[in-house]
Amino acid sequence: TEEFPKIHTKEWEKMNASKKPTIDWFKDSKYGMFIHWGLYSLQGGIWKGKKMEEMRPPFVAEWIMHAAQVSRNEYKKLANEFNPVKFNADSIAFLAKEAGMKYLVITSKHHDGFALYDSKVSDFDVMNTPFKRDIISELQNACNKQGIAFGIYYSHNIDWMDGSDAQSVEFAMRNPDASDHEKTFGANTWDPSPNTFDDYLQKKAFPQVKELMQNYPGMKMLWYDMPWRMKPEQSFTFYKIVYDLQPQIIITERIGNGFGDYFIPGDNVIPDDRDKITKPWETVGTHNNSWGYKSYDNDWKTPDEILYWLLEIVSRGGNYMLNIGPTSEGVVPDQSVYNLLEVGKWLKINGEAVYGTRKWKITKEGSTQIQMKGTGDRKKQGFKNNFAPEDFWFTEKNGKVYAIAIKYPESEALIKCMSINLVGNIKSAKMLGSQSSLSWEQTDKGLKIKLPRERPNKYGYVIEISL
Ligand code: FHN
Repeated sequence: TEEFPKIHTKEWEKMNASKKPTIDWFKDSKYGMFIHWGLYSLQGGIWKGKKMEEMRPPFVAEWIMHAAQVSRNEYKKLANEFNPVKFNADSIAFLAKEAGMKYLVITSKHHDGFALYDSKVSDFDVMNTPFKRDIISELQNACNKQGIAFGIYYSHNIDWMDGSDAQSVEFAMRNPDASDHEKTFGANTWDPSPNTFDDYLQKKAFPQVKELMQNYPGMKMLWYDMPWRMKPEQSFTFYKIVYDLQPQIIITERIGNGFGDYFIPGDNVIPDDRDKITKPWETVGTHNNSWGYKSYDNDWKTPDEILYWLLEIVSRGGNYMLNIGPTSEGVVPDQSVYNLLEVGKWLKINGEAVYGTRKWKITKEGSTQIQMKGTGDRKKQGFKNNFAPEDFWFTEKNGKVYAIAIKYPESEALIKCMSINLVGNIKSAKMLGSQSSLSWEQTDKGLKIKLPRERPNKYGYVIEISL
């Protein structure tokens, strides 16, 4: 136990921050793939005929053990059914590449405690299923082949199988005035393991993160999640284990207690300028309001809606990591594949306006002011694909400004903020993906552009402007 000392020092982190490589590669990447996969894909959000919405929130498929309050012994039996014979790491890495995604993060262990890799610390892992293949290793190799940066998600605090919830249960017992939400959210209060939280840390979580760092060299990200009630020295130890073995890895601030290299707002939340964010940041998003595979009622986002999220985020200087939830056979749902490839086609033509860009002094203009908060649930948010031709998002790179539209105008576009008194003289303007010369006129009302007849991509266009 002395191996994971109870040390906590922000000073240490500051001292050593300078030794970490820069995070610029991440900021330039802009767009990544999130993968939630595990035993819960066998259920698809339904437990013994009951949908998760009829049980306990949050209504996301990877929480089925919590929703249905499945005992640890019963849930463990799912491992005997897990045999995703159609899983093909190369095809998933290729899909990420074709989607224009530059990095990929997959759940190595989610809240149910099941490890998708060959763990020597716990036998609740993929090697003790009919599948018997190390999914993390296969996907890391496939990503390396495609030049996709590879990272893992690890649920370091919540583990319904092995006792991290003991802290939550302890907390609930110690604090009779703890809210129901605090007593139950994240905790296994229906069949708590006998472990203390510290047992769990010392016997499972710390050693698992250490074996992941030792056995999967060259990783780029570690996505810790849900640091509820963790103590600073616990968060710090999770940071130091990674730093000591793979210092190149960047870590989410969801490690807890202010540690970490990049900030993650709430799920499907796009922070706005009022959120004074000092670190690089990333919004994570779902395709269908569930991270794990959902077998029913999928309210799929459309490709232009996904593009909207990407532009809202990138124009504010952030990254977007969009999730897929493979089925129990290891297949990526068709709608996810379609959406990713459609946005990928747009990025093949217009990626110049996204990758490696930074926030410009104006992030967007136009009438469509849709601010999606919370679960990104389109129905609740009243989302309609009502983009207007006057909607533009802006990014900047190497002295060029990119004006990005999702909707074509009838014939002429007007970019209001590009008026001569606002931005000065425009030297040139061209449409990405088009060989035609663009006829444009800068006026005090903005930049008038007569679009060429050709449509490089059906989901809108980009004007590259030299000021
Ligand atoms: O509880 C998890 C959830 O299952 C999912 O992994 C998301 C992804 O950001 N994180 C937590 C909820 O915010």
